[in-house]
Formats: sequence, C-alpha cells, structure tokens
Amino acid sequence: MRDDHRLPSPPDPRPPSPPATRLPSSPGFWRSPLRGPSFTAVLGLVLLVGITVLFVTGLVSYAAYNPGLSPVNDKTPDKGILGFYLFAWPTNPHWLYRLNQGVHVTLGITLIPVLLAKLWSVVPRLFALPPARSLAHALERISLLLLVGGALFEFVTGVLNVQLDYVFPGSFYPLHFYGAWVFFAAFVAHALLKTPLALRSLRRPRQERNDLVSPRPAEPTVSRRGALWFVGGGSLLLFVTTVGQNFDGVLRRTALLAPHGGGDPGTGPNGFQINKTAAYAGIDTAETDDDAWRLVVTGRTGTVRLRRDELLRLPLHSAALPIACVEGWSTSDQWWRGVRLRDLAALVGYEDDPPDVFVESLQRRGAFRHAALRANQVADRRSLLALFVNGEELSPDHGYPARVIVPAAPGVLDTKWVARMTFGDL
Ligand SMILES: Nc1nc2c(c(=O)[nH]1)N[C@H]1C(S)=C(S)[C@@H](COP(=O)(O)O)O[C@H]1N2
Ligand SMILES: [Mo]
Repeated sequence: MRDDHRLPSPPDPRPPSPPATRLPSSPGFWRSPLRGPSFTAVLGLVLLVGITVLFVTGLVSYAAYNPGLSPVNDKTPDKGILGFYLFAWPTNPHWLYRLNQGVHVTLGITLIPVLLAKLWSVVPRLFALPPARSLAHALERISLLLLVGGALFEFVTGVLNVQLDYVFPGSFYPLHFYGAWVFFAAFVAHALLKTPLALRSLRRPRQERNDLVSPRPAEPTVSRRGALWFVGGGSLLLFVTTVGQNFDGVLRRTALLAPHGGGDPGTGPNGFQINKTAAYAGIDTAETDDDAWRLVVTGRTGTVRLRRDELLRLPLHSAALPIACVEGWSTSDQWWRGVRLRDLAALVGYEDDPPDVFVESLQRRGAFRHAALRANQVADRRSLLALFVNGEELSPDHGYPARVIVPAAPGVLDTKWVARMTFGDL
C-alpha cells in the first residue's frame, strides 16, 4: 500500500533561500550568522567612546607643542581655523603630557581589533548595489567612504609613526591632523544617525532584523558573545603588550609590541629610554668637549657666553620630571639637576619677568633640533637646563653637556645638546 495518508510535512518556517551567488554585492554572499544589529551596536558604542577620547587627546597633544608660539614648534602650519581651540600649554600637573599621550597611543592600539571587527560586521553594506538609490543615500555613502577611509588612514598613520619612526613622504603631523578632522566630521555624522539605533538594538536584541542579518546564514561556529570575547581578548592582548612603554623596569619589559618597550636601553642613572642618540643626531664630540662648548644666552641686556664650569657655579636646583614622547612612550620621573631657565633669563636682563625662549642645539638637521618655550614654562621653578640626571652627568645620548627639561611638556620641547638660548622677541 502506498504511503498516501502520511501527514503533510510542516511548512518550512524560513523563507526560501535566495540562490547562492559569488558576488559580494548580493546579500546572500555574506553568510556569517554573527552579523546583525546587536553585534554591530556593541562594537559601535565602544568606538563611539574610544574614538572621541582619541580625537580629544590628539587635539590636546597638538596644543602641547605650543604651535602658536613659534613656527619651529608648529608641525601643521597651514591649519587655518582648525587651530581655533589652541591654548597656552600649562606646566601642571607635571605628568600631564605623559598621561595624555599614553592614553592616546595605548588606546589607539587597543582599539584596532574593535575597529576591524566593526568594519567586518558591516562589510555587506560597503559592497551593496546600486551605489546610490537617492541623493540622500548617495550622501550617506560618501560619508561612509570618509568614515571608513578616515578611520583606516588615522589608525595606519598613527601605528606607522609609532612603530617605524616614519615611512610616509612628508611629515606625519599634518597627515594625521587633517585626517583626524575629516574622519571625525564623518564620525560625528555617523554617530548622530546611528547611536539611537544601536541603543535600541541592544535593548531589544530579539527583534533585530536588518540588512546585516544574512538571508541564508551558515552554521554558527561561535556565538555572538564568544565573538565579542574574541575581539575583546585581542584588544586586551594589544593593551598588555603596549601599555608598559609608559613605565620602567619590569613593566616596560612587558611592552613587547612597543618600540620603546621590552626593557630599558641600559642600567644606571642614564639607563632610561633614548629617543635619538648623539650619533644619530650627528653630534660631534669635538663640539661637546668642555674646552669647546659654550652656552650662548641672549636677551634684553645682550649676550652672555658660559663655559660648563661657569654654569656649574650658578645655583643648581633639582626637579623630578618624566620624558614623555608624542610616540606614546614615557619614563617615570627622573631626577634632573641643573640651572633654572628663569635664572638664565635673569642673567640677560629678565629678573622678574621671564619671557619666551628659543632654544637651539648643536644638531644641524632634524625637526627637533630647536624649540620655543612659552613664558609660563620658563617661569616654572622646575624648568631646568639640566646638567645631571639621577646624580650623574648627562650621558651623550641624553644631551651632554646640557639639555632642557620642562614639566608637563612633550619630549619634543626638551631639547638636548643645547648650544644657544634666546630670551624674548620670538
Ligand atoms: N637636539 C635634539 N633634542 C631632542 C630631540 C632631538 O631629536 N634633537 N628629540 C626630542 C624628543 S622627540 C624626545 S621624546 C626627547 C627624548 O629624550 P631622551 O632621548 O633623553 O629620552 O628628546 C627631545 N630632544
Ligand atoms: Mo619624542
């Protein structure tokens, strides 16, 4: 007897699958069951907070150079109105730049897995066709191009600058600065449009249904929660192999991924991190020799030339201050000893009103061979022309015979191998 009266099979609850396709522009191409509004929302909200912090600390870092003070400090001279927010950089708290730049670089590196996961989660949209259904849609997609392109550009230039010193044609600073404004403008527009949606999909995750959800999902190999843990684990790994470059000793040795991590370059008083060595900067020991070297100080009352032994007879003072580089590494406080900048200003006619100063080194080439300091930095009693560090003479690589050290300032302003200081009239 034929099996006629078998119950009809229940209808398939899922809509029929669209045909398989090899084109990334068709929704069926993207099959991960992880994609969907809530996965994208979690990553998007993390980036909303993180990238805002990156943008603010980045702008603050530029202000720390005191670019308005002198053209030699300004690494982005054509900024125009984008410099509207600049302010006179303070000297307190003395770890201000160390914290700002440590956060900027460490957070930027930590967010890389989140950024990549976020792009992965929305990748079907980046390929969607037709390119524009309406004018509004066209504008939205152009802003997405700026958003994605800007994000990749900022992360890539930032990482290259920290890791490889420099590989781009031209200067890193204007690229990263203008890139940040373009990226952040697109980012704000995107955040305004999408944050309400992100919050909604997190509140009601079950009702989610949108074009990110694959119409013919593959078998899951990991849960959404598991995938988020995986991304978070990647971030944590980058964090713990980077953050140590802001500390000394054992902690620095944990910074395996950081060029200024993995241990200090030496032991003893001068054994802390070095940016450019004397050899790299082309410093000729014949010029730093005590017989040859003179500190030339110019000001209101003329020019004074000081030999090193004459400097040593001036009142010497100490200050515990860190070196904090724009590249996101810093040292803990080192114990510097030398002549106060304000005492040098007094030598050339500025007894009570220390002015700005222009500091030049023996170095002949390189963007950081000279720097200008603002009057408030000169006036601070912790700002020194240091001759000693941690109880010993400066080593050649740390700036022998004399270097500037200023509280709260980026390392760029702590000029090494100082030869000339010109007070006032910048
Ligand atoms: N003359 C001169 N001074 C300089 C530099 C330089 O390249 N040339 N680099 C600056 C930068 S960018 C930093 S971070 C600090 C680093 O000081 P350190 O090498 O003693 O740690 O020195 C600063 N002083
Ligand atoms: Mo630096």
